[in-house]
Amino acid sequence: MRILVTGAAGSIGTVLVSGLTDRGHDVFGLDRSAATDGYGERWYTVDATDPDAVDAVFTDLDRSGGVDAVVHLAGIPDEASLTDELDSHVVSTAALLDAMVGHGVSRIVYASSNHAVGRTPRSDRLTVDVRPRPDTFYGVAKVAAEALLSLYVDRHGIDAVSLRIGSFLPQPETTRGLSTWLSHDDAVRMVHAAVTTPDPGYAVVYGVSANTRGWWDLEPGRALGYDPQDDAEEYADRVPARDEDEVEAAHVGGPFVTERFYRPAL
Ligand code: 15L
Repeated sequence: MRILVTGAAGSIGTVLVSGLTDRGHDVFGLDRSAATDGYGERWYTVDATDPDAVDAVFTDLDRSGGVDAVVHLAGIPDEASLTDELDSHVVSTAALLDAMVGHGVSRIVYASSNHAVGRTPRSDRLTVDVRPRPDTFYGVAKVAAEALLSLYVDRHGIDAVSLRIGSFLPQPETTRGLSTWLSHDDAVRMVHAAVTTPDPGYAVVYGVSANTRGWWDLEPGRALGYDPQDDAEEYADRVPARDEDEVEAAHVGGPFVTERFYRPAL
């Protein structure tokens, strides 16, 4: 498939650009940063929150056959002000969705986050049916971006898969990470499944590996063809115990739930 990856120069983007290419996809990168090695002719140095610039990318791609899917990773990966978060996550998603509708692209895979439901207590099994329960303004923006995707699925009949990603790292670094880790290889497996699965409509998938200590529902992902292969437990004896482990274990969002993130919205 021909795939446009936004946030292509970021930590997840770099892994996905090469991983999806290795799986035989034709990958194009979009990022505010310059192209990574070897992608000069397949790269758009563009701010994903600029609707005109995003539309121009789709117009240019149309000249060489267009794209079949967008993988949207661009956005602030941490907590920031509410206005910056909404701009970064919701406005960028809106710019892409409008361009997709205008150019006949019918599939988007979105890097949402566990922080969209980060306030869910660990005592609850984390299914895709739990209510949106953000832990930060970052989480609020992810919830809003998911809602926008759902709206465009209903209005325009596109397909959208929201991946509520856990902790994407080369290996787990904390006790919480032994539950929330998403390996690089599983991330590629998951996104490949999300772009190729037939007719998902609107779907939510928890983006974690098959961790022994995981408690998030992996079945919706498996239904779409994402069968995680890695397990954080392999690294458990290298993860040091920390004073913060207990408080981080209380909710899905771990450290994002603590009071140091409390601040006025405006
Ligand atoms: C995320 O969504 C963030 O982008 C990342 O910085 C981590 O906080 C990660 O979730 C996590 O929950 O470990």
